[in-house]
Amino acid sequence: MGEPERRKTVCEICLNNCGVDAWVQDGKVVKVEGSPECPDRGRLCVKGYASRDYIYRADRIKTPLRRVGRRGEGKFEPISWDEAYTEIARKLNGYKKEFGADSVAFYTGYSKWYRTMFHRFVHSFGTRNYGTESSSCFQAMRMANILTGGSLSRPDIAHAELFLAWAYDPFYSSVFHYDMIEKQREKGMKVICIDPKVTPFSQLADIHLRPRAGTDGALALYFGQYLIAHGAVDQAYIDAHVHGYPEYAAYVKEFSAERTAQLTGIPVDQLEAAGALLTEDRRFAISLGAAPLTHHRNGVQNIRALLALSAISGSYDREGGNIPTEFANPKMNADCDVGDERFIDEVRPEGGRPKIGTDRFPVWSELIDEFQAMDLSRQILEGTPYPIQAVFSLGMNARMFPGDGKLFQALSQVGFFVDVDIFLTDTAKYADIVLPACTSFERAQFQGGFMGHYFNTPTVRWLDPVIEPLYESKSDADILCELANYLELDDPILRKGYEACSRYLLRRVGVTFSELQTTHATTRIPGKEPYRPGDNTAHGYATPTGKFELTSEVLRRHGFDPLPTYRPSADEHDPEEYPLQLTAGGRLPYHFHSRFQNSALKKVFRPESMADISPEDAKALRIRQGDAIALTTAYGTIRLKANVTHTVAPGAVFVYQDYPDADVNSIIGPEHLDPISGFPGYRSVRCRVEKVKPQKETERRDA
Ligand SMILES: Nc1nc2c(c(=O)[nH]1)N[C@H]1C(S)=C(S)[C@@H](COP(=O)(O)OP(=O)(O)OC[C@H]3O[C@@H](n4cnc5c(=O)[nH]c(N)nc54)[C@H](O)[C@@H]3O)O[C@H]1N2
Ligand SMILES: Nc1nc2c(c(=O)[nH]1)N[C@H]1C(S)=C(S)[C@@H](COP(=O)(O)OP(=O)(O)OC[C@H]3O[C@@H](n4cnc5c(=O)[nH]c(N)nc54)[C@H](O)[C@@H]3O)O[C@H]1N2
Ligand code: SF4
Ligand SMILES: [Mo]
Repeated sequence: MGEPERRKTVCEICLNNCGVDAWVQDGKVVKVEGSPECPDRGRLCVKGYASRDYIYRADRIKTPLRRVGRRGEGKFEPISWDEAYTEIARKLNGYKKEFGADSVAFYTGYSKWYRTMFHRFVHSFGTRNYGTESSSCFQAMRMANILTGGSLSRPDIAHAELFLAWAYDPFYSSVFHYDMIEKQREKGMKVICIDPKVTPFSQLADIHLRPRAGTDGALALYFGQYLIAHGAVDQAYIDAHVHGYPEYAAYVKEFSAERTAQLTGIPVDQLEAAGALLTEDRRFAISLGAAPLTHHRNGVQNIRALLALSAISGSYDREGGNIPTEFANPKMNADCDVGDERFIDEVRPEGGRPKIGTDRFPVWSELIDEFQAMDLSRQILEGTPYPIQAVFSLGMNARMFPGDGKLFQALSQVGFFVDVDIFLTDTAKYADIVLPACTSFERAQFQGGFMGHYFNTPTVRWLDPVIEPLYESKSDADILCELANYLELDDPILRKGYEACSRYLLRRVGVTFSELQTTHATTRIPGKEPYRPGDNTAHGYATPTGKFELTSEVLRRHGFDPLPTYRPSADEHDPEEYPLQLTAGGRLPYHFHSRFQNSALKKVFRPESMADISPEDAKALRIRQGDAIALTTAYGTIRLKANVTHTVAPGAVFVYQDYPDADVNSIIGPEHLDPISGFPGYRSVRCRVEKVKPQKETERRDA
């Protein structure tokens, strides 16, 4: 037996990219630790510590597979990489020749690290039909920012005096972010937490407001009204830099404390206490989140209503407020562009048909360089405005979509489907060809413009694999470059391989590839400074008027309300038949979407799906902890267990997604979407709950 050796890599289970020291013995990872030199000071979360479970799981795909059974059945035969590539190239090039490149839809799930490569690959294939999981994550918040201030922004918590922790619970979704908040709190920063639930974070806040999910826009408009009524606005900034203020000021008058209390469920005295704190002349930063506030039919306008507070109080683009940030592709919103946009743009195809979803979501299509994937199943099934013949995906999880049955149906009908994943998922079982991807421990990786802990620090890094790829698996980046050769794409750089692409990206960065390869350390990009608050204000914002748009001229052009108007978020089904509000989402510290399916972590923590309901509702429905219940929406019913908890307010039901046996997205209508962004309204769905006999008992009786 060899001696264990310490090797450096990162955890890529989530975007945080925590540094990992992997102890490798005889080619196997025997232990993982956090890298002490990384900003997290050597800490990992429970999921990162479970990396060995993730790497060595039994359901890893071992070889390329060809489907031999029905779609979804899971019967495959192993084939060689050469056979797989040859067949994929024959099919995709065949469809391209007969129906045009746009007849193939390219899609990726949550993973971000290969996106620059993939997006270029799709362009080189000849289409703009590139879609991602961000059709339900992050981009709606980015859109709201672009429509309003001209670019993405982020809360500058590190300098804030007041933090509006809106839909924010770092202990569950981004555990290491709390450090920064704790530091600022020690300096006197106050916190208003706005969350329908009692959470680990809400209990630390100075004020906790509990709106009904999806009513945040109304609350923000109330705050706008309060700031104006109390003279706590920055009139000089408004006069010079804000467009549409008179209309906004007139509109927010409708949001009195009494009406807002009715709309949101927050008592008047609590509204007023929070309003008073807001007028204390503290620089405030507002968290906007990638998911909870935008998972409503009114999501984009709600975020715009939050941003409006930043502008009228003079906090926008100022230290301690919400400050603009660049958008770099690999890590989504790093403060650093390493040339990814150019890399993708230089092979962008001319002409072609409109991206999937353009007719239904024109604002999305105009602002976001991806198709709106919420329209994918419809276009496959209906064939309009043009038929989609094939889907090629990296890590598709069909269950993340609302009305996912429709997507599974579409995947059964599409001419050809390829899925690349680490694990043989239920979605992969629909594919004609499945390709085995490897984990971050098994691949080389170029990282530029980090998010996570290198936030606001322009850096690059090259990582070598710490172990050989397991079985016959490969890195997605290598798969794309090899496939580019089989497809005979007119893209010499892509066809040279991942390392050549990374060198090419580094050309303009001022760091050489050999420097990165020898140090393996995070390297600061010379001469590249992070954004300085105030720069955009000085030069004018990238909106049609050059100002911060309280009335959005882009929305007006598309026939939407230009003001951040408040509209109810729930669906239109009968409130008497469906008296409760389902919020399907939220995060659990030990789960990550579908990634921990079949893992020891999931077997230990919350192995079955549960619906969180309040003790009041439970009592009225005669439901006790652990009882079997049926959760019904106008779209369907699932069975799960009741978790009776005071953390949930009466009237609300919270369910976590990604439990295949009680798949909550299967009971959310696929058309329950925000018309501006196309984002699903996962978090405001009318429902009812009933106690039922446990399923097994019923089955036994029926037998
Ligand atoms: N009801 C409800 N639904 C939701 C949400 C919600 O809050 N409520 N949240 C939405 C949001 S915000 C998001 S981000 C999405 C989640 O987005 P999903 O795309 O569903 O995320 P995951 O399940 O993490 O990953 C998808 C697949 O990628 C595979 N994978 C992991 N790493 C790699 C890799 O390196 N290469 C390849 N090829 N595959 C890999 C995983 O095994 C998995 O099968 O869900 C959305 N759906
Ligand atoms: N452990 C773990 N961490 C994750 C993930 C994971 O799957 N597991 N997923 C990652 C991804 S892709 C994403 S997008 C992020 C999402 O992470 P976050 O943006 O933190 O989203 P959530 O955890 O869903 O919700 C945060 C808080 O918002 C509250 N909330 C829900 N609906 C509303 C609402 O309508 N209004 C208000 N004011 N509050 C509301 C919830 O009760 C919750 O306490 O998490 C990331 N981190
Ligand atoms: S926060 Fe956890 S899952 Fe995310 S990268 Fe770090 S260790 Fe991995
Ligand atoms: Mo997300």
